[in-house]
Formats: sequence, C-alpha cells, structure tokens
Amino acid sequence: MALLTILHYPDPRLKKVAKPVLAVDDRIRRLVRDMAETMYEAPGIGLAASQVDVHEQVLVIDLSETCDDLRVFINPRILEIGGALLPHEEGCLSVPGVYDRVERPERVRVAALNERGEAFELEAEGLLAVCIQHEMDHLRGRLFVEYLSQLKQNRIKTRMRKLEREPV
Ligand code: K1U
Ligand code: ZN
Repeated sequence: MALLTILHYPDPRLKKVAKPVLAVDDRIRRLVRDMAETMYEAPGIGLAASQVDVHEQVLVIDLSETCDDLRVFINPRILEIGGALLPHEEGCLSVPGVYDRVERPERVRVAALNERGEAFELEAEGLLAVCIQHEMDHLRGRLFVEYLSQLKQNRIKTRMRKLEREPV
C-alpha cells in the first residue's frame, strides 16, 4: 500500500473532470486501497481520486470512528436528490484548516460499482449524503469553497498560497 499526495486548492488539477472507470481491475483495486490508506492517515472521512491527481470516477468514504466501514463508489451516479436544503459544516483535505457551512439537499440516491465491479444502489441522508455530494463534486472538478462568497474564496486562496510558501 502507498500513501498518495493530496493536491491542495487552488491547484488547477483539482478542476479536471474525472472520466468513467472502464474496467474494475487490479489497478483500480490498488488505487482504492491507496486512497483508503491516504484518507485514514490524513485523517478524513472521504477522498475522491481527483484529489490525488487520478482523474477517474473513484471515491472512498468511511464515517466510522473505528476506520472499519469503508464504502467504495466507482462510477457513481445520482439517481434522485431530494428533501430540504440543509446547512452542514464541511471540510476538505484539499483545503486544510478551512471549515464552513454549505447547504445541500438532505437526501440522495446513488448507483455505483464496488471494488469487485458489482453494481449497487444506496439511499443516504445526514453526513453520508453530505459526504457523497462533496466527493462527487470533486469528480466534477468542483470544491466546497466554490459555494462560499467570492470574498471568502479570495481569503482562502490567499491563505492557501501563503501556507504553500511557508508550511507550518
Ligand atoms: O473530500 C475530502 O476532502 C474529505 C473531507 C470530507 C467531508 C468532510 C465533511 C463534510 C463533507 C465532506 C474530510 O474528510 S475533511 C476532514 C473531516 O471532516 C474529519 C477528519 C477527521 C475526523 C472527522 C472528520
Ligand atoms: Zn474535499
């Protein structure tokens, strides 16, 4: 297994749109294992392949405190999105140290493949729904900070550029 390098905002590679996975093979299973290890080490509760500069539709999520409930989504598609728009505090491993409130629909139904290439569907609400939408945004080249005001985005960009020059 290997730890992967997470790209940091405003790296332009985070804006790339991920392509569908053509075959769930050993290369993809290794990517999933490495992404999971990278997410647990960060630590985080989700990671999209785009964040490690692999522009294919793969994401991992684990909301458990014991790091033993890994969910793998390959080629995820939103089937239904609904409920009220609810605010939730979000963070992002590509924007370290920044947390802010984003409003998203409270429920999503998704279809995806797992690491064995088997199709499944899942209905999610609460933090899982937030996390799925956040990670699927990454695959579309979109970051949660883009939901914030232009003023906040400019401040975050300045802070990130300073951090890259003078790491703590
Ligand atoms: O996509 C990412 O960069 C991962 C991100 C996922 C996420 C968090 C909160 C709301 C929506 C999506 C993170 O994991 S940020 C870190 C974080 O939330 C966390 C870290 C350690 C323990 C618990 C949470
Ligand atoms: Zn993120």
